[in-house]
Amino acid sequence: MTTITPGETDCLVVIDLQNDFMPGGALAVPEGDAVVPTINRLAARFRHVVATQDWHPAGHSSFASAHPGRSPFETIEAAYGEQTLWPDHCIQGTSGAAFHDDFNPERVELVLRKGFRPAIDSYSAFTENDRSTTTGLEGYLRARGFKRLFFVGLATDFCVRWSVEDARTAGFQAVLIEDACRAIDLEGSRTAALSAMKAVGTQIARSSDLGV
Ligand code: VGL
Ligand code: ZN
Repeated sequence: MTTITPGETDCLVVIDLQNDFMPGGALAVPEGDAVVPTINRLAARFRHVVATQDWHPAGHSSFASAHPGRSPFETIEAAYGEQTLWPDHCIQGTSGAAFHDDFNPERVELVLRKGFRPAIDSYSAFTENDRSTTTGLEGYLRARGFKRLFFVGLATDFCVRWSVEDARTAGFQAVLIEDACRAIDLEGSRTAALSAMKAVGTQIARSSDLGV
């Protein structure tokens, strides 16, 4: 691929680079920490960067602990449809919810928090898991004049995938920087996520395509 030079209408979207998704964290993504230095270098090449934070109240409905007899990684039928249950993670104000210490958020222009409604999970940075409650991010990015969004972070098969798909639905161009993401990978969900993102017209790139 030819070198990509980010311009004024391009924005890097950094998904959930938080301690609980790092090795040793409550919902560890294998090699989650490996993407942090790459993302720092990528952020330095963009004129605009936004970041998301998974931000749950204690006792959130996506936690298996809120459903007696249920275990993490099982699925339940929520009022809005199927929902995977997770270990308690990214509880508002805890160190697990904080960004990884090595992530340099200096150039981040907006931190968008999601998943704070007790009864609704939000994988996507745009629309919560009921598929109708908005986070407001689409309006923000449109108002800023961004046209092409580059996605990096955790996890490829949940928050990154759902965000990328919603970005396409909202009419943004989407580029996934594959080596700057890592997956949880439940039953082949990483491969499924990559196919699904490609199927909606997402460009798959590598950090080297941006000179990183
Ligand atoms: C995520 C599961 C639950 C993610 C967040 O960031 O991909 N996954 N909450
Ligand atoms: Zn979560």
